[in-house]
Formats: sequence, C-alpha cells, structure tokens
Amino acid sequence: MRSITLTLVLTTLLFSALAQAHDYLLGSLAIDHPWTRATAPGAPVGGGFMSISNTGEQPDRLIGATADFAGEVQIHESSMTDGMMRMQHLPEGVVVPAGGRLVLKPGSYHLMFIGLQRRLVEDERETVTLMFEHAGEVEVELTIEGPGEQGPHQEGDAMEMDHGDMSH
Ligand SMILES: [Cu+2]
Repeated sequence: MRSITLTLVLTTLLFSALAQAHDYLLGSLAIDHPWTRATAPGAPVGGGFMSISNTGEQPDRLIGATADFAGEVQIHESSMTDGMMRMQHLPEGVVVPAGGRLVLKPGSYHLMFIGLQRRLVEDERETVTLMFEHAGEVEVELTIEGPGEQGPHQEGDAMEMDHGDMSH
C-alpha cells in the first residue's frame, strides 16, 4: 500500500512540475514562460514578455499576435535614448535567429497590448495567439505577475503620442 501511495504522490509532483514549466513548442520554436503584468483599473495598455528559442536551421520571424482582451497587439522595442525610455512599433516584427533566441522583456522587445478590454489580474492567466512567418500560429497562456517590476512604459512616454485614443 505504501509504495502505491508514494507513486501517486510522485506522479502528482511530476505533473505539477510540468505545468509550472509553462512552455510551448511550435515546429522548431520553443516559447518559454509567456507573462504579463497586472494592470490598474482602467489602464489602457499592457506589455507581454517571453523567451522564444529556435532550434532550427532557418530563421523565423514573430510577425504579430492577437488577444481577445486587447483591441490590438503590436510588437514594440523599447530603448534608452538620452536618458529617456522610448519605444518603437516594429510593423515588420522581429527575427528569431536560427539556433538562437529572441527575448521579449521589459525595457527591450515586447508585445504591446493596446486598448485593454479588461483588467489584467495578478495570478490569473490570459491567452494570446502568436503569429510566426514560417512556423504559423500558436496559442500561449500568459501568467499575470505583480505590477511591481519596472516596465518599458511610464507615464508621459511616447505611448500617449502614438496612441492618443485608447477607446477603440
Ligand atoms: Cu510598447
């Protein structure tokens, strides 16, 4: 009896460890730990982050994404210029190099969720569909982390000028 119980416990632990690993495979692409940050009530935008590895011999390209909680999803790059954090819309997307990795993270490349349809609540999850030029589409779940970490968007940055009307 005792060994059967132990086996069940180990199986349960194994499954929960796999669930926490939270990654997705699409052809030669591996998408690891997609996440976003909790938003304040009424916040118009949010950012999406993840790591995308390409084990293939051909480069691919992240060309877009859709999410039912946002009116539009764009691919952006933040960078520090003259002490100011600025971000740029990349309509052509971003390359995932062959045998390499594309990292979306605060202060760098990110998904920009524009026109949030609902609040992003800590510890819940939201779904995003990523679109790649060659590998096609994959649906991933974003974990929603706390709002604490400093992100690419601060009040008064270029976002407000680029997207003055967030009501759509
Ligand atoms: Cu952005």
